Amino acid sequence: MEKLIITCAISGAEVTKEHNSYVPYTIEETATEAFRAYRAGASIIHLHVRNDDGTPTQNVNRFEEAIKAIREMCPDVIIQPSTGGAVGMSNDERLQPTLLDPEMCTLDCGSVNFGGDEVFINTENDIIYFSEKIYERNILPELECFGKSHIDQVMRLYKKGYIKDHLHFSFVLGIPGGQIGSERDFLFLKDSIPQNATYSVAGIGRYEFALAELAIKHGGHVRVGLEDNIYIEKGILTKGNEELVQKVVSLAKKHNREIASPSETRIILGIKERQNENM
Ligand code: KMH
Ligand code: ZN
Repeated sequence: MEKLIITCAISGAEVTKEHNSYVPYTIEETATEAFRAYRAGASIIHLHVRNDDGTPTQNVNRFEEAIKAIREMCPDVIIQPSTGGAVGMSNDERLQPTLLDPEMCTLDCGSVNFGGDEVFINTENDIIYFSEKIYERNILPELECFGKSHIDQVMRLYKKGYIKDHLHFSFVLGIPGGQIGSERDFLFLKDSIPQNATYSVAGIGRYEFALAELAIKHGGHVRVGLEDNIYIEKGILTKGNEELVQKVVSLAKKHNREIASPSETRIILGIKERQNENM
């Protein structure tokens, strides 16, 4: 089976230090959490940035500072900035980190309720706009799908040429208001994407490790991190992103899946080919 790509979503935009004190806010905290996740086995860092007071921001200068600090501690890790940002941000605000030409970024492929009155809005025209901006810089988008209808949306836009190969999906399951992360849901989603596509799972809260183990067994890839889940086991807060990644590594060992390094991840996802095209 293909080596396992572990992505670590180290901070997100919603979770705070009140939820778990390891959530990074400052540049130094962000770089340290990224380094610890990388040291444990993550080859991709899914990156949101915060102001020092913890408020989420998509400010390009803040991203630049964070990426520089991460690069100093782990030069070869793949940095995948979020273009989702936080609920309520404008499209151009959200797209700012793409101006830094990262190797990857997220592309959110549909709208979803985020609990209470919050709706994370990604209309079809928004997705087309984001796609144009992302592909024009030859960045590989990770296709964030919060349910099956988002996969269908991707495939419609793929047929029309807005979304292009390589297709790398992320099934983000368990958002309050989105599709849940049961085994049945997982199997349905993984069987709904083209054979030559790759996928990663991001289980929210209690779904994190159950989905991780399913993906490991079925040849998929895994995302964990404080953005998605703050517990190492039921009722026990994790001591940071490193511990969450370590738990995935031990699940991978149990199922005889080797862990992909950043350079192996670049080959699996076709990032290497894109870099050659850019030269
Ligand atoms: N914070 C959410 C509103 C992404 O990173 O692309 C959006 C999000 C998805 O986290
Ligand atoms: Zn995110």
